[in-house]
Amino acid sequence: MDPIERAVLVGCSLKTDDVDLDSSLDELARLVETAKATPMARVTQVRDHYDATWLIGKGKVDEISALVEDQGIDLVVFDQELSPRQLIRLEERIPCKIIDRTQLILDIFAMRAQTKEGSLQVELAQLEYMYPRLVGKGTQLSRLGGGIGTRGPGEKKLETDRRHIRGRIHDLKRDLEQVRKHRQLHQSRRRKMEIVQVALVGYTNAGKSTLLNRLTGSEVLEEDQLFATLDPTSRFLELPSGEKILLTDTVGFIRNLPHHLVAAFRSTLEQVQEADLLLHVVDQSHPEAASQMTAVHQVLKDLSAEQVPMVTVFNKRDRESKELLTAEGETVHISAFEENDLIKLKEKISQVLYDAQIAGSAEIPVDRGEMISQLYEVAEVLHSEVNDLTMTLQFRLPRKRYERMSPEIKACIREVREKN
Ligand SMILES: Nc1nc2c(ncn2[C@@H]2O[C@H](COP(=O)(O)OP(=O)(O)OP(=O)(O)O)[C@@H](O)[C@H]2O)c(=O)[nH]1
Ligand SMILES: [Mg+2]
Repeated sequence: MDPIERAVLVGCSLKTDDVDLDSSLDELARLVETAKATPMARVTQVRDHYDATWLIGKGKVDEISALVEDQGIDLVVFDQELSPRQLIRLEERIPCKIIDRTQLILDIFAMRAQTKEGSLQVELAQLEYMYPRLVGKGTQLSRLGGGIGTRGPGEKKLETDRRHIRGRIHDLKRDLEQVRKHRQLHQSRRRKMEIVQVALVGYTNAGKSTLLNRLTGSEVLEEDQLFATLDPTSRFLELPSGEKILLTDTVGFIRNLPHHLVAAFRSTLEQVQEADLLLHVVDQSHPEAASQMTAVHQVLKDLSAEQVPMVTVFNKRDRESKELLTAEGETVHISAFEENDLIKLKEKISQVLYDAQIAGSAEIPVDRGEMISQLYEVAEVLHSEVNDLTMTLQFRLPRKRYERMSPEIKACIREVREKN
């Protein structure tokens, strides 16, 4: 165990920004605590533009330096991403370890990574982020010591020798490729085709895992901590209409999610892109709920998932909220702890997925009994009639199930129309 590090938080915003520095630093403080350090002090500055060399003003840099010496600070955390050049210059002037928000988030992800794929993804993102920032560090690297910013997944120390990082990145990419090939082999295509997929997405700590657990009786870690969940977990859920869907819990999003991480997690986040429906879980009691919603929409856009149908789930209804939030499209207000609200949510999912009906008719050769019985399984058959060697069936079924019918049956369909 590393000793608990004492941290100074630094936030800087532009006069033109509409971000609230205080609440942004509140979130940074929670991230710092999650990484097992103690926030000791805050330094903030509002500027006309960011300084290319220091990000903040030189006077502020000296103020931080003095604070570090006076209070025995181990770590300075910048809320903004630092360019390699800014980082190096700041390190020359401030006598302790310096990291930025991105590196902090990467560190937390490393701490949380459980699966092989998750670990490989995080380490790759960490090394790619670090590589350009190690230029000319030479002897100073030893000053990094241990703790936040030097930890890789699985309590392993990160490779910090620039000469070895390139090779390590290469190996990680190769290993990831193999893990992914293996995963794809095991994910049967058929299952993917026929089962409706619903993904829980949302800001970290919104209550996604709690909902997965309460809805499906599983036991994913739910905690009042940021990024409690890293690896996606899927469970079957039976809806009031009798339909079975696959519900997936995913990693939480955050404002300015490091793009190295989004890139690294793109393949595990495929579940989001390929989902039939997203449940966007919002902690409506959080003072920054509105801007958290915007941040989630932004990440979904980065993942090219903004077209997937969505229900906005305003969660934690049992707690007071600052403002009444609204969202476009379908919404539902619930508390994950209220049994009745869980039913309400399930009904909402049913309604969105299965209310739209398709009616049509199919002509199937009479000797293809297995296809005829498949149609009876997925659809409500209203009328059937045999003519010579073919059977004509009039049927009705939810659009979602129609979309997921096997191509073989679809080829026999003569006529379809929307019912409502
Ligand atoms: N009061 C209240 N608390 C809730 C509700 N739903 C979840 N929580 C709490 O919120 C905290 C975060 O819940 P999680 O389910 O871990 O949140 P998450 O969205 O999975 O978070 P990450 O995995 O970090 O992205 C936990 O302490 C839950 O007990 C709710 O409806 N009301
Ligand atoms: Mg979770």
